[in-house]
Amino acid sequence: MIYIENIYSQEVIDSRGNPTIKASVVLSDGNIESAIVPSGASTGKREALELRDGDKMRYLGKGVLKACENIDTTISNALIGSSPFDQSHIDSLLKSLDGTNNYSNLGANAVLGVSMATARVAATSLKIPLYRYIGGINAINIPVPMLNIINGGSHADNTVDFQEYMIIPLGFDTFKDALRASTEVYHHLKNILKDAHHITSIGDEGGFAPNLKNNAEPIEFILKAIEKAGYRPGSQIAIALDVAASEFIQEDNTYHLSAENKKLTSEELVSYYEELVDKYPIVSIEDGLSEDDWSGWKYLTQRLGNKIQLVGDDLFVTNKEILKHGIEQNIANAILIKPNQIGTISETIQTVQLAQKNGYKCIMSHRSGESEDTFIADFAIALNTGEIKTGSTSRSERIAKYNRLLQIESEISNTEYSGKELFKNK
Ligand code: 2PG
Ligand code: MG
Repeated sequence: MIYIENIYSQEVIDSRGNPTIKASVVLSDGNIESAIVPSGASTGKREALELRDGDKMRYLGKGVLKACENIDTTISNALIGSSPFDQSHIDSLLKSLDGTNNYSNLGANAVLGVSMATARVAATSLKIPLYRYIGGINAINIPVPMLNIINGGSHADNTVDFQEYMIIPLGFDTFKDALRASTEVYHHLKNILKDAHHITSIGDEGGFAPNLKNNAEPIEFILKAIEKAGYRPGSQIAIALDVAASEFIQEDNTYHLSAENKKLTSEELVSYYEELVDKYPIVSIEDGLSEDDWSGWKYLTQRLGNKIQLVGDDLFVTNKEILKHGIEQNIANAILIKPNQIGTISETIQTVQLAQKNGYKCIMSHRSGESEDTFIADFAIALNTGEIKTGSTSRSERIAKYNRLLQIESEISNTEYSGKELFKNK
């Protein structure tokens, strides 16, 4: 019987220059695989805990040596000897070893690294790709990407309040064509911004971070770029926003749009979105309201839920229990899936299954702090999420995922790419 022979970790650096964890799992058959854990900036309050050392003399307090030690001692002692092929058993061992419901003892970063590396080494040992190991024979759907080509909010030092302006190349038959079109739009956007005398430096997720005068102007620039690249806005390439509204809600429960010097109530902000949706080919809005504004979310869903995808990220934090409440109260109609918000691969799968059973769409997602790890590309295919959000078409930590998807698309003979199906009401 093949078993886990060793588990160890290393403190490595992420795309923002902050430390993160690389966990490695060694099997008795000699296979070794590793996984690198991502890290968010605009984190939801109810996310699982990311353990940081807090020692200001190292990495300004962001070191992860304690979490590494947890892997090298507690976790490794408990898991050595177990089968790597029983992922749910491994993940429940990790959960009981921690003993809390948000991994505040061992750190969700420690736990997720081991959970991911175990799945990866199990696949390698069986000589099958990761997406096939997790997803079985049904894993053939290549997700439609949401590419964040203008960055704002807490991901960039510019004047734009909304965090992400994304393009969705939905009107193509293959991922490869969709990615090519998106990349062309990205290049045209750069030239158009430059011609308008805007800076073309980029934010954390590889999108441009210009200083613009309001929160609609980025959409205008993107539409121009789509047309310049020779594509049809809406039917071929649509727009998605991640507003990340939890980042700019005030104590008096109003939303402060500093770019426009406006303070809006939830209802007023929803009307603002309605105008944007009427005017522009927007098919998806993520975190349109704050994670605590559930009555606002209810109203938002009533007003726009039949027209567009409304995605809960900070709202649901990939947590099955919170999603359950959302489903009961008819809140949102889609969920962002970030494994490090919840802690293990098995818990992430359970959340996706609950969403899919209840007709909520799922979007597999990176974090703003990323690495060369491509786990989420395979994971999106394995779970048939249909959509993935992993940054713009620049910065290696973003394109590593897109390049992995290109590779998988070329490996599977009967892949599907279902952009047209997913967004057919627009
Ligand atoms: C988000 C993410 C990823 P962060 O809000 O959706 O784009 O950002 O990882 O900073 O939470
Ligand atoms: Mg988000």
